[in-house]
Parts: sequence; C-alpha cells; structure tokens
Amino acid sequence: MRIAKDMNRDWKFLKTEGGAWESVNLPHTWNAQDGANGFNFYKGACWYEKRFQVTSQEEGKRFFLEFQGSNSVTDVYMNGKHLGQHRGGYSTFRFDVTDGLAVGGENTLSVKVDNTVYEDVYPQMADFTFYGGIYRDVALIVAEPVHFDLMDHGSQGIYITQEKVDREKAELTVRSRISNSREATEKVRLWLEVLDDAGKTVAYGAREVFVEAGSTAEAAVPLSIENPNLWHGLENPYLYSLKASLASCNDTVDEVLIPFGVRHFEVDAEKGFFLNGEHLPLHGVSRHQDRKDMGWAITPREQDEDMALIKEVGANSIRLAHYQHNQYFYDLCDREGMVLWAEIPFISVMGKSDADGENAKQQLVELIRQNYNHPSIFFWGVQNEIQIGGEKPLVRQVVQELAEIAKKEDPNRLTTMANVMFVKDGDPYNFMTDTVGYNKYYGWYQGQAEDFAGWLDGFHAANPKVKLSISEYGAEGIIQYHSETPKVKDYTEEYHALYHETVWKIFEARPYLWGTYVWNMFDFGANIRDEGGVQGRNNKGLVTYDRKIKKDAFYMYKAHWSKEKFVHIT
Ligand code: GCB
Repeated sequence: MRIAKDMNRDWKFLKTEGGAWESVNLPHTWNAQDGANGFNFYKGACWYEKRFQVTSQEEGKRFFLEFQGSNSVTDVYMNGKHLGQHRGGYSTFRFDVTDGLAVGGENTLSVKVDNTVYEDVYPQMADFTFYGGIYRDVALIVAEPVHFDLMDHGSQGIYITQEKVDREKAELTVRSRISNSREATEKVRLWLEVLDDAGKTVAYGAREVFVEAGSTAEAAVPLSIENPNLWHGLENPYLYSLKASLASCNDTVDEVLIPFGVRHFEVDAEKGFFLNGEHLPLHGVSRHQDRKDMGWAITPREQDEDMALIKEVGANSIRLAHYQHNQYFYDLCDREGMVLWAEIPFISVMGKSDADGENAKQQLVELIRQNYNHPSIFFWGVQNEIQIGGEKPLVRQVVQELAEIAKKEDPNRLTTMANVMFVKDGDPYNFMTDTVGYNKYYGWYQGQAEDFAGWLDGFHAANPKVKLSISEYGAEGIIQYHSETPKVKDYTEEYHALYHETVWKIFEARPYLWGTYVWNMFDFGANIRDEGGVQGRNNKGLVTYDRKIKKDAFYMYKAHWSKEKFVHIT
C-alpha cells in the first residue's frame, strides 16, 4: 500500500553562492521579509538540501518525490544525479526517484529553485510579488510497483467525470490510470466504491485490467448513484468519497480515497448562474495566497483563517487569482461549498521570445488534471488581462488554443477569462470562452463608481449573448487614512466603503451578471506598487494584509450577503 512521508523538516538552505547554509523547514520562502517591502526583493537561484534515510524494508517499492508548489523554476537532484526540471511556480509536480535511491542507506536530495523572471515561464509581469522558494509541502510517496499513476501531470491518476446529474440519478465515469513497473504483464483487479458521508456504499464497480510491463493502462468504469444528495454550495456541500483500490494476486497494492460531490449547473446570458436548477447569484471575492511576514509560505492555519473570513463576509464564490492555489484550499472549498473560478497565471504579457505559450498550456493541463475531481470548481480561467492589441494576433491565437485545451481536458466545466478595458464591445474575442469576465475599475482607475451602470447596460445591450461577469472591481482603502468627505481616489477607508456600496447596488440590480468578484478579499504583497505612500502593497482588500482589521467595506458586504442577523441600534 502506498504511504506518503512528510519531507518538510530539516532542510539546509543557501541563498547565495559562497554564503552560509542555514537550517529551515518547509514551507519556506526567502522573500518573507523583503517581498512586501517595495520594489527590490531577492530574485535568483537558491539551493535547498536534505538528507534522509530509506530503510531496507522498502526494497522493491517505487519512490516518488512530490512538490506541491515551488516558485518558479525547480531543478531536482538525487544523490548528485539531475532528475529533471519543473517550470512554473504553482502546480504539483513529481519525479520518480526510484533509480539511484539508496535503499537501506542515506540519500541527499538537492533542489535548486529560481525565481528569476523568464520569458517563457508565466507570469512575467503582474501586480503581485513572486515569492521564491519551496513554499508548499514536499512528500516522498512510497508505492508498490503496481499503483495508480502518479506521473500524469501531477494528478492522482483518477478522474471522475459527471456525465449526467439530476435529482434522480448521478451518472459518472471513473477513468483510472494504472502503472506497472514490473518486468511482466500484470493482471490487476480495479475496485471502485462510492461511499456516502456515513460510510455506506451507494455504488460500486470492478474491472480486471491487464497492464503491460513498464507501462500504464487506462480503465473507464461507469458508476451511478440513485437519488443523489447534490452538492449545493454553502447550503449543502455534500461530499461522497470514491474509494479506488487495486489488487494483484488478491493483495491490495494501492488504495486512494477521493472526496467528490455531484451537481449540475449552467449560466444563462440573461438570468445568471444556476446550481442544480436553482438560481444562485455568485457573490464573489478574489484571493491571493500570501500573508504579511510569511509571503506564500503559509500553513493550514492561515488557509483556515482566510476561509473563515470569506465565510463571515457571506461570499459564496471565490476567484482564486491568478494561479493554482494549494490543494488544501481547494479541499476546504469543497467542504465549505464555495463556487470556484480557478485559473492559470497567463497574465498581462506574453514573452517576446515565446512562440506559442507552451508554458501557459502546460500550467493549464496541470491545473485541470490536478483539480479535476473538486466539486467546488465550475470555471477554468485561461487568461487575465493578457494584451491582445493589434500587433499581437499570436496572443489571440494562444488564448483560443488555451480555451480549446480546457474544453478537451474537461468538457463539463465552463471556460472563462478576465478581460481588460480595451477589448471592444462586439469583439469576437468575447466568444472564445463559454463565459467572460471584465476587470473594471470605474471609480478608481477611471471615472466614477456610478459609471458602472451605463457601461454594463451598454455592453449587455450590444452583446446580449455574452455571459458576463465582473471578474474584478475595487478601490484602494488604507486604514490609516480617513475623511468625513471621501472623494474618488483619496485612499481613505471611507471612500473604499462608499465606492463598494455604490457599485454593489448597481450590480445587485442586474441579474444578467452571473458573478461579481471584489478585488480583493485581502490586501496583498505587490512589489511594483507604491500606493498612497505604502510601498510594495496592494490595499484593495476588504481585510488588511495581516488579517487583523476588517475594513468598513467588509461590514457593508456582510450586511448584504451574510445570513447572520444584525442588531439595529436606533
Ligand atoms: C487588475 C489585475 C490585478 C491587479 C488589479 C489592481 O486588473 O488583474 O492583478 O492587482 O488590477 O489592483 O490594479
């Protein structure tokens, strides 16, 4: 049976050539302090090293090293041998380290991580700090020679497709990839069982699969759940579990448990978002993954705290900007009932020497395969404000290809993207994805908050078939600044609150908007910024960077969105 060994402790870290090694534990970033202090933070290649033992009882197993996120170009060496490189800072990646591992002895794992900006690794230019380091968990997975595939773009090797779901029945297809590293063909028995939340079996299926020596085979098994309990957002985030196991010669050799939920949904260009046939206006916030003095090297404690604040404000949807977040957070969203927009960091610009956006495509495939089974995800976002100006037809083509890849990987979810102001109304670009979002900043970067009404109605009248959302809107609000007569762009907490109150009224009266996403739930580190005298930070959050202070606008949304009862004092 497989086991995952925690590899987070007792690393050595070296920042600069010729410098001193220091002891660290993961998650770790070398920019925890300098990353939020203005324009200069350390970008370059740093080294991590860890020694560990593998006991002789583990002879004959397969070993995989799993990194859940390391920013952004990572080279892995085992006992001096280069195992490979991963480009991209947000997805899980694994290396099969079996060959060259000293079983019954000590091993040295060396990892070079580089957060230099490369032209072909996304993102290159964006309004957030690119914290360097192995900032998520590392594990050593020890598996039997026959196991569910661990090498398919960092996925679990098991994909649950919801073919057709309604109140009477959920028809599923479970596609399993099975790997055999033995030197002979193996006959394995694949056993799939769906358990309800009380652990009772509600569906099952089995298959015999022949897996040739040194290869991977796939098996698709249909399963159906009668009268399913539907996953229904905050109201009923009901989860089943899929227990998938493999037996060879009657011995169970691998087993995984995958939580999942069943639901159906659609977006209507006039009426908005529907979950299980019921209208559900998406009251959304965006979230970045960093925290003051920690950067991206956060732990479950910070993730839980973020979720508690998002629930408190009453949001039912999150845009996880602008990259793949930690698996822990997607699991949390499944359990809490958040409707998610998940996206890749294809932001602002395509590298001049990048011919076809290869790295964006790779990150999209990783995002989808790694997160395929999360019921909370409804939208795959393929780009954010990527510049498609006249001389850049190639960028349009790459966006089109990304949308096609997302559909091919996952025909059952909707594609989306976050456009910037300069996409013209009526532009066919608006139809490359199933739905679109616009990042709009009336009342901050241009005009007045009230201007939203005219723009929205004009856009909707000119493009009645576009399924429209507001993927970002917001204003800076710095808690040290106050005014009794707040004005546009004065950075005060009062203007921030007034802006949101004005804009929210406009959105609420327009049911054709399928979702709206406050930019941002939390202030975040943005090294390029110098806003209102605060260097290195974007202050558009409803809550401060350290999560200690909820701004006035937080309470405004809480009053509108939350079901919590308010006491009116007269
Ligand atoms: C945007 C970007 C986001 C920025 C935001 C802002 O449109 O997508 O990454 O942080 O504007 O605050 O300017």
